Amino acid sequence: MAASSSLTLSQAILAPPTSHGSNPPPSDRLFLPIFSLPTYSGLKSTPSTPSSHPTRSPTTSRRRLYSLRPVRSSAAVETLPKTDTALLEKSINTIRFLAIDAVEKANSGHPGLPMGCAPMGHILYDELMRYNPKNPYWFNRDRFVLSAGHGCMLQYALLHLAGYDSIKEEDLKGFRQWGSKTPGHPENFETPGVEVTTGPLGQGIANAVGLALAEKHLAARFNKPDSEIVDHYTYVILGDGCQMEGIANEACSLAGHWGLGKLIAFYDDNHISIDGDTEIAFTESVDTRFEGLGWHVIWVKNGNTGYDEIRAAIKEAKTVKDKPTLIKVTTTIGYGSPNKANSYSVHGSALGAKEVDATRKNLGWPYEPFHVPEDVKKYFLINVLAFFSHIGIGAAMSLRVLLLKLSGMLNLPNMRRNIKEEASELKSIISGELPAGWEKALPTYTPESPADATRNLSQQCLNALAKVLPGFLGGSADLASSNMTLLKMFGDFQKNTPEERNLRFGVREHGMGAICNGIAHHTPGLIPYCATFFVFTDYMRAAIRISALSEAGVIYVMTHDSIGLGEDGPTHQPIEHLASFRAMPNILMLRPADGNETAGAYKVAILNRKRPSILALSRQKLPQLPGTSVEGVEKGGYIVSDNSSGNKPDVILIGTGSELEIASKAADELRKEGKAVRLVSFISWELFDEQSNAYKESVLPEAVTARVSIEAGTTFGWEKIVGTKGKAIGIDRFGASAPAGKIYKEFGITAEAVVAAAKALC
Ligand SMILES: Cc1ncc(C[n+]2csc(CCOP(=O)(O)OP(=O)(O)O)c2C)c(N)n1
Repeated sequence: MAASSSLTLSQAILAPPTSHGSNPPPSDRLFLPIFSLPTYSGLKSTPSTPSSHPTRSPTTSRRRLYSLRPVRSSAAVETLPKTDTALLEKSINTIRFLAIDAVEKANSGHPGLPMGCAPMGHILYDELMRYNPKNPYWFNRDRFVLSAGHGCMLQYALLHLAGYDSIKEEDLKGFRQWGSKTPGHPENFETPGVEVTTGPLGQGIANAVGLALAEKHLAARFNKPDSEIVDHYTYVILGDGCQMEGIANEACSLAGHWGLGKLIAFYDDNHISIDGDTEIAFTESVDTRFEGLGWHVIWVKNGNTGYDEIRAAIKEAKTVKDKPTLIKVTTTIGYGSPNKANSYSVHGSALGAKEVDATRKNLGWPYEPFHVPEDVKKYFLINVLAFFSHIGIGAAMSLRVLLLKLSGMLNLPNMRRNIKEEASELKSIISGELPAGWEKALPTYTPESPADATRNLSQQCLNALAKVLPGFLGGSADLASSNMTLLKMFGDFQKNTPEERNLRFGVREHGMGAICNGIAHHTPGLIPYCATFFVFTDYMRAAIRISALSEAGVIYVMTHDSIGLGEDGPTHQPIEHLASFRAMPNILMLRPADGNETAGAYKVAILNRKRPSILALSRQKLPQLPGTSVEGVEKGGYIVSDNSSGNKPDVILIGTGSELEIASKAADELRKEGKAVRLVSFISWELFDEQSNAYKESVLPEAVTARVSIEAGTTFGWEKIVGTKGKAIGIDRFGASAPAGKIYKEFGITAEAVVAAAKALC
């Protein structure tokens, strides 16, 4: 498979790092610019060079380097304390007070969680995680997800201390304000350094499962014994609220099943949620449940000051390779607040000036709001710098081994070819650049091609795409044989076969959607799809909404898209679903009518990497219609056939999906009677909306008010297309159990009904 860019992986790897804003060029994700390090004023540090300490292990090097290479403070107002622990606590308190001050200034937000989770957050960002604040998109970074997104001031404070340009002091002061990089919940599209968008509880931990899955999959495909190109952890902090949500259980069940050993979740066990003590509604044994889900479980009993306990737990978690780990960390919400700690009152409101003062006294914090003491800045950054330079060397060495292979130094010719192919695939996955000519793989159809259900035509597209898109993977929620989603050339992604690409989600629609969001956000060239019956988007709607909001280009393959599914009846027959997704911002709702439109829908979906697509597909067979096209699909609405002239048809018939055939039959009928009829396919309202006014006028001329639409779903919204003088034929009640043909007839979704409506209008 050819890569579309002229850069080889080796050139890309060797090229110098480039600067970027919030939207880095794709190749920027490859780089680990080890010599471009963050500095604060007063910090005089020379980054170490590769030759200075080539053999240190990641876990020991940071602390050792700190003691070996102290940074001299030139302008220290505060001095370095005598012990690390005292400075560590000062640094942790900095996080607490940044959260307190930001919430106080905004008079809105959630100080309790950051105050309680500051120690584990600090240890994560300062001692443990591998990341590059100067290139938040470096592809082998450890991923962090704050599933309890309401506690976002914890993450903002950590990103600030870690030296991310996205969070400066003024950003902290602008917490929750218009246009700030510090919105009310973490948003990946606003704040570099934030991996996924969290806030709806439970979504984040499920995203993290997707991130960890992606790592395991890519590592299995691309790592070699002597070059571990893909090798990172996924860390999560989740609270009681996330633990109560069903989606978390769905996703964590899969994480256990898949043996995602590099997923480490910190459960903030503080026993408080909004309504009070969790004992009013949540008394299960989370530990036992997680053990049952196949997780390794560790309990840190003192999450407030048990720093070594936290460190030991992480160390232990890392020794467990075949299971994800849940570290239950018992903390006190609002730790440090003398009158509000351990109560729901500190969960989601500002402490208030009096209590802020009391907390300052209690924790011995003499500083002004938003102050970060100089020694804290240095303390945090020294560790980041030291670790950073170490992994820079590690990554560079791994990549160099790969380069040797790429240069053909291995003497097995077939292996060399494989490695070149793999390198090109990996580059495409990391950069998000689609391989040149990928769309040519999509199947094409003529009117003579056999009639088929669009779910089957979809399967042809999925399998064609899997051959040319290295990052294409997905599956169904236990309906693969109905959704027609299996990739025939691949096996199942399982614990011991993570290199495969068929994901088996079991009956877990909500978890499936959120896991796919995580996969999509892991690396730009990973393109996840997931499937169920269209009606069950109800079960995963929250995840779909987060796809749209967080710009995750997930492809939702939704079959059994109408009453056309027949005998399963109203529980399975979507009615309001098309309209509901047309109402959702930043999502493409596509309802193809035949093979060419299905191929067109996939083309659009693959190209839209920052916008999810839903493909509504039929269970029943449909003919290949003359006049449908991929190019038409790309316009959203287009003329399929027309016997009018001068852009003045007597009537315009508009159909989508399976009803385009019905509209087409009606058009034939009306033309026989001498009418000038335009037949329009309206596969995607969103794409049509994006066309020029001139194009829209060429399809739906304003002067032609005789318009009839037909769609086997609610008529809600169609008045926008047919106008007040037109007629929308649809179904404004729940469906029924019967063979499909009978239901269509009973509900008046017929060519006769279209003909009658058209005649009444023209
Ligand atoms: C799906 C969902 N339901 C409800 C909420 C509103 N909400 C925000 S935080 C919260 C309580 C969370 O409790 P916990 O996780 O224990 O957080 P802590 O009190 O420790 O900050 C609720 C119900 C939400 N954000 N998402």
